[in-house]
Amino acid sequence: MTFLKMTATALLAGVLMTGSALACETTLRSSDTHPDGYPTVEAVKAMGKLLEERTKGRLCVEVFHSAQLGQEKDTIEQTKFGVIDMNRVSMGPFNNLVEETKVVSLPFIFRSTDHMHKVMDGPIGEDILKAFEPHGFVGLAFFDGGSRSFYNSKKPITSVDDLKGMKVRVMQSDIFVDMMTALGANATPMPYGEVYSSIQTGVIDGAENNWPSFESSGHFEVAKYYTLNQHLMVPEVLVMSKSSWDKLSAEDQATVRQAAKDAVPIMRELWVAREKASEAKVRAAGAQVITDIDKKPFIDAMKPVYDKHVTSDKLKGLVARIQATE
Ligand code: GTR
Repeated sequence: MTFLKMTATALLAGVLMTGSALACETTLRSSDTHPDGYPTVEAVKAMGKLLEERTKGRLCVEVFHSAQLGQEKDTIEQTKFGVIDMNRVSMGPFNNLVEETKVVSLPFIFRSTDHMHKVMDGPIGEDILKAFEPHGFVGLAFFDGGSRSFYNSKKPITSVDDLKGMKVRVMQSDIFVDMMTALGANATPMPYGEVYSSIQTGVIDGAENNWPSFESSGHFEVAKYYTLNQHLMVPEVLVMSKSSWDKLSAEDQATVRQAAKDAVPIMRELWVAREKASEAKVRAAGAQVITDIDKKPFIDAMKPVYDKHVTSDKLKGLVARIQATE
């Protein structure tokens, strides 16, 4: 093969691999821990399509799914320094960085999905989005993260007592460590990508997550007892690196913001469908789902977590506003 032919072949392969991204003036690289097809991944892709259309192909988004760019905590760092342009993460790993994200990460802070949507879609949500900016991020939109419940490989959990002494993985935030301590369990904060093998090898007994993550991560294969106690409803956030943001014109910034907002209803529709599909898959695989659970003792046990983490007037004010939202 001649050199020219080789170059043409390589170029064509490049076009096929990256698709329309090659035609774009600027391609924003976006990270997600979830696999292709997961609602958050698809929602950011949908946002990218809107952006491409609205800028006539000048701005595009490429989603690096399946933690290709790293585990959430590391990708947050990389986003801060502009190595990654955009990131879709849970607000949990942001807790120690952006104080305001703590209030929506508190156990049982939301009464229902509707309550959570009202809060995140309204002025409280806007205030939390703005809170990212001094820390090197631009908050673009919130996505759903469902309700998180406990699962483990040992036994069905039917009460707080059953959790005593269990080793449970949590996301890397002090709130979740204190939450497990308050329930009498041993919290093991670790990256999401290490949970499967840690359960499999007995390093931990279990973890906690929503239906789609419990399913897509395969954790149900190694931890078959899933208790629907729904202690957390932590929204997810799509952020952009402030340094990438500052390179855009004011007009493009507005277009990015709008495209992100317009992806929210798409995300919510995908989420509802995926929750059902994941539940069906996990149940069919033989998971033992405990639905008959009294949540009150779990709720009551959370007082020390609120006392420890909601101390400043700022956070107290936010919690009061969330609780007062009808
Ligand atoms: C999922 C969430 C991820 C990640 C993961 C975890 O529900 O969508 O962003 O935070 O939980 O437990 O680490």
